[in-house]
Amino acid sequence: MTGPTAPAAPPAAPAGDVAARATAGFRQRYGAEPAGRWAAPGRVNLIGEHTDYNDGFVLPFALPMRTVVAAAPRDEPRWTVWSELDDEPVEFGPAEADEPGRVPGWAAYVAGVVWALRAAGQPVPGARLAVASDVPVGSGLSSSAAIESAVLAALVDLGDLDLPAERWPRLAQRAENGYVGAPTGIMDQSAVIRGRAGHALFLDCRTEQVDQIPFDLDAAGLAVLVVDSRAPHRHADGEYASRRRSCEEAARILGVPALRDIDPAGLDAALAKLPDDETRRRVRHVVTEDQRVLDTVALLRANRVREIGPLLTASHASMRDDFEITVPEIDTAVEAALAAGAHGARMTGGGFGGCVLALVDASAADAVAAAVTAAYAERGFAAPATRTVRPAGGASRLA
Ligand code: GAF
Repeated sequence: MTGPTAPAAPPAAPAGDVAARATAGFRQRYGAEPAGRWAAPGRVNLIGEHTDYNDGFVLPFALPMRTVVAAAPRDEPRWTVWSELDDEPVEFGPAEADEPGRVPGWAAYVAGVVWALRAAGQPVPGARLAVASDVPVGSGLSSSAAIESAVLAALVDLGDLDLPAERWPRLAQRAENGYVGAPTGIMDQSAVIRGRAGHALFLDCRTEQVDQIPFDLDAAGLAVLVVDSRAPHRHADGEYASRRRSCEEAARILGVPALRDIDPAGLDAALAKLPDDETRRRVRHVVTEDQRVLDTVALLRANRVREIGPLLTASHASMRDDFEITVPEIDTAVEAALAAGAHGARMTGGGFGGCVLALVDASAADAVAAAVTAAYAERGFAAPATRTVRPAGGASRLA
């Protein structure tokens, strides 16, 4: 029997689909109905890695897996957030929101959005929020951009803020850079907010110009297989920051605003001006990767979808050999997928773990997944998670 001083057991986490879980979590925690529900997806990047913070090009797409926030406004400027990741809700006020780092853990992504909005002079409404998610955490599928973007959509609507959606990616990125402290670029938030079903998002990260590129896998008889390597993220944050520093330092030495400004035709001449082999390889990755994005877009526009495979594989080799951001589990997944007949395969995301994507014939998806799983078993790696995905829509309010 439970004694009188024992803490009350938290209610069991709600079951069901992600929107139902967010709604049920809201009712359980706050004893009221939410005013609405807002969703934002995870993403994969088809090609264009570590190019965003070099003012370059990326081609991600939004995933069907989503994070949903059920929310209601409150009269005072305070924010209470419950997530199914945690039994206890987190509560903070303006003092914690205005000091980056004061709210730790997953709730920092929520506090960061409040911080970025307040710093932009927006009258952010106080709110109660409940978060549920199907985007796996720590797999490199942008669960952080998903929560930031769903919370941002909720707060903009609840406060009737004058903030067009084109400005949301920069604000959500600011939350991550300035409050959470991760020096990421603008790709993830753009994909998650501006993604469109059936399309990949061609983004110029300098101008933020977006072009929706049709990416109809079904019509081409193809599938994108995503393999979660389940590799532990080793030093990912420090390595990401150090890659970014090398690129910025190289741009400074070369006298250009960003590596995007190095023309591939002048790459060898630019490399010759750099002081060491490591920096040369970092620059070569970024400059060639930008070109691979442009080549991929050209092929997709010409409806030559299968032919992007070699560009994906070349991108992987560049990340492995020049940018040095892959790990054995990731390389194994790529090699096994290619050996099993994938048209192309590459790591997607920041690196040091996370996911691989492979472009495969739809009819071969199961066989390629099985081949990757077998290769993992042979190498003694923990079994990977595999799924096929299609481009889905970006952040939105749910009915
Ligand atoms: C992470 C970052 F968040 C992105 O901004 C991008 O730099 C990516 O790594 C690498 O392409 O997802």
